[in-house]
Amino acid sequence: MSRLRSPSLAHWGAFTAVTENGRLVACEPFGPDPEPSAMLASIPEMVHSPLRIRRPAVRKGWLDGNRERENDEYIEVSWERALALVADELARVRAAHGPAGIFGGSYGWSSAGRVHHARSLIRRFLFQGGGCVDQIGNYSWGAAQFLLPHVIGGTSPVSGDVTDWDSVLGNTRLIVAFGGIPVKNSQVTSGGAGLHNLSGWLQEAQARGIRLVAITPTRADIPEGSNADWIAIRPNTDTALMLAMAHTLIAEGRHDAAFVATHCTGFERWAAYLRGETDGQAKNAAWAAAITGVPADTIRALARDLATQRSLLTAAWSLQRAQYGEQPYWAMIALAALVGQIGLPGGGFAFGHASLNGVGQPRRLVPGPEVPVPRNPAQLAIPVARITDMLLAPGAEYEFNGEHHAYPDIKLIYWAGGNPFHHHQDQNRLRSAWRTPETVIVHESWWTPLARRADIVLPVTTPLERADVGGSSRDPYVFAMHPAIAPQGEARNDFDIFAELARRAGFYEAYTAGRDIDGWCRHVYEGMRGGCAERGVTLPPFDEFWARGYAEVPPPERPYVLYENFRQDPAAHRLRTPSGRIELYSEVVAGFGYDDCPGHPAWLAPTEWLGAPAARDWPLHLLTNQPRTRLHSQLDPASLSRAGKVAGHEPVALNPDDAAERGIRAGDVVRLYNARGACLAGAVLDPGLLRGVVIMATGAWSDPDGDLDRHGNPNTLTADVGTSRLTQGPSAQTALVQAERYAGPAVGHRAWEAPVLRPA
Ligand SMILES: Nc1nc2c(c(=O)[nH]1)N[C@H]1C(S)=C(S)[C@@H](COP(=O)(O)OP(=O)(O)OC[C@H]3O[C@@H](n4cnc5c(=O)[nH]c(N)nc54)[C@H](O)[C@@H]3O)O[C@H]1N2
Ligand SMILES: Nc1nc2c(c(=O)[nH]1)N[C@H]1C(S)=C(S)[C@@H](COP(=O)(O)OP(=O)(O)OC[C@H]3O[C@@H](n4cnc5c(=O)[nH]c(N)nc54)[C@H](O)[C@@H]3O)O[C@H]1N2
Ligand SMILES: [Mo]
Repeated sequence: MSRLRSPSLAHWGAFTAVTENGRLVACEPFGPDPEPSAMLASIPEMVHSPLRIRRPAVRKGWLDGNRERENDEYIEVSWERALALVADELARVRAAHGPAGIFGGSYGWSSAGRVHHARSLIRRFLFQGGGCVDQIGNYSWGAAQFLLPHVIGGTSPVSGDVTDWDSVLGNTRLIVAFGGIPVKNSQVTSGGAGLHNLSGWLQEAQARGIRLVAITPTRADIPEGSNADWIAIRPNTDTALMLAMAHTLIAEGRHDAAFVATHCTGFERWAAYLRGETDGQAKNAAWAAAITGVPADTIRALARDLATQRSLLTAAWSLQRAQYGEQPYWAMIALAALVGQIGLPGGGFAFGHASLNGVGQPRRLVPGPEVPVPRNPAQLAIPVARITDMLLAPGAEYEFNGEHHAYPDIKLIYWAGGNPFHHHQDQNRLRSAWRTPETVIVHESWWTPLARRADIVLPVTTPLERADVGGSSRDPYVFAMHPAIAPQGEARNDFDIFAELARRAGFYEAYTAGRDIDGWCRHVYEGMRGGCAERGVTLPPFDEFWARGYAEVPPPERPYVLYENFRQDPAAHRLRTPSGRIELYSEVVAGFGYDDCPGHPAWLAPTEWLGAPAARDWPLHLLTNQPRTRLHSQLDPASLSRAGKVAGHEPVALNPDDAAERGIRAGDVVRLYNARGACLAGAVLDPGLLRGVVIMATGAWSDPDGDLDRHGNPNTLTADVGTSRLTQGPSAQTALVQAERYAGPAVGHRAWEAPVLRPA
């Protein structure tokens, strides 16, 4: 028997791949990792799953010109035939419609390995081949991405370095976390995690007597074993709470007027709104109590606590993944400005302390490994989450960040490395929109809900079947990924598929840049190594790195404090806002004239929340959080994710009183529904959940029957509306639903089945 071991990496952690006779049998966690993710165990099962796509396949109906892309049979074809079809379709659509006819944004997480990062590769291929319609922004923090530059001149408190845990542990007395600190989310980071140390930092914080206040609708967002205070809040109402804390500070003369005078602009205009001078409503604690469900005394006390000791405000990314999601982020920055600790050790604000692994990880600012994606010569892109709007209404006009645009008319969709049939809101609306293009091409390793809606499906290798280099800018390591097993079935690498298509279209040299995969692994590593050298950090040469399996970037010499320079000298370290300061009121945003995103942080009642008229018909607020047992829809068919299902469906958590009112018991099959659709779920009763709120994780592979999803993808129920005209992000957390005990005949689901496959 041959037993081999080789280094590898996934978004949820680094590991040693153990193979026996050419099969992956185990993934042993990376030695230095203090808290490896249980998801590593799902990899061998997935790599050898019967759901692997073995051969290129063409949808039967597509050959007859039908666009009903569901439940169809597939005809397995040779690579030669599949590549010819793809090359011809691309050429045909390009000639007839130009780049505006091809949608290649291909949003999705792809793999942790950066050479084979499918979304980068497909965009590199389509951009070099003449361009396409791209997607800009992301589902993760899409509202923040386009709001924060107006407010603080960049996105670093979300995407870059935040005040690190060393600074927090040494200085902070109070951490106020909107959305809590759900440690399960810190299992993953895009590009892969070497160290999982959030639990360690939280334990250390508790040991040092640092108080943690978690403001969230569910106790499940409080770390296990923590003595955190829980403030239960109605979903989508955090802005009202923050405004009331700001109002309290101003009314009691506790705000830092000096910091506001030297580092902020627009205070007077915002304060006038808070005092009610612009709309007759003071945003005081009593007002906020009625909206949020948090007692007025609690709000006032928390405001005082923020101002009287070293405090850190943090918010989960989920808060801005909601209608008017700009407001809680802007309000929290403005509140932190009034508290006046921005730029002090352990003080101020940041976002996403448990939204991804590595947020607050002490580390040096060095580049990660990356494959370059050139400019899109077509200069066409839609805001990422407006895909269904685009497909349903070509030519329709929309607004975005002060600009006017019109949607292109898409004839061909090409996707590699994402799954819109998990990630997009209002799945039934997307399903109808999916009938509009002439052709859909997908690269996948498994028969996912997206692959089963493609016309041409090309089977690709998993990271275990190819050489790569991976790493995240949030992690101190860069990892070598050795091929552990042979490509399964006829799978090919995305890189090789695009290289071959580029050859047929006449730009092979440009696409490959003259490098094979080994050459690219060296190139991206050397790129990172060079960037490190410029910053005084020495990484070993490639061959040494490759043989060892990883290289480490040493920790910084002193703790990092976000906005330290700006605090010390705001004139010399101007923010990249028009005023160079923190904008509590933005002339630019106000100038856009958007009623859904005014010139300062404001309470705007969402269309769907527990205080809305719609709550009479749909009395439960559905939150769709990140799954504990998988990465989005990745790994859903593996044992770990399956073990979490209830009665064969994705679990939904309900407050026991909400359940009792509906005759729902633990373990029952529940039908969740609203005007957009319905899905089945398995009931879990949770007394730690605010009444009126139900929570279901994203990522179950869907199995639709009419407008009912028989498995439990909550995006059957979510609303497909932009966060605002300013940012057009996804509003996944804004959805009202009703729940009932499912009384129909027992239904299983067929989400984890491959389609019927026929030989050519
Ligand atoms: N309701 C609701 N919806 C949400 C969210 C929410 O909070 N609520 N969250 C949103 C967020 S933040 C995100 S980031 C998105 C995530 O959405 P996605 O990133 O689209 O979700 P994944 O399931 O990770 O899909 C990645 C797909 O890429 C495939 N893949 C992996 N590696 C490779 C490769 O090397 N080559 C190819 N060709 N394919 C590969 C995987 O098999 C998988 O099918 O979901 C969003 N959707
Ligand atoms: N295990 C695992 N981890 C993941 C992922 C995964 O798929 N699996 N996905 C990763 C990705 S792509 C991303 S973008 C991040 C996302 O990170 P987040 O957006 O932070 O994650 P969520 O789980 O959506 O939300 C965190 C918590 O916010 C709370 N919450 C929701 N709405 C509100 C609200 O209106 N007010 C308040 N106060 N709280 C609210 C919910 O209770 C929820 O549990 O997670 C990453 N981490
Ligand atoms: Mo995300």
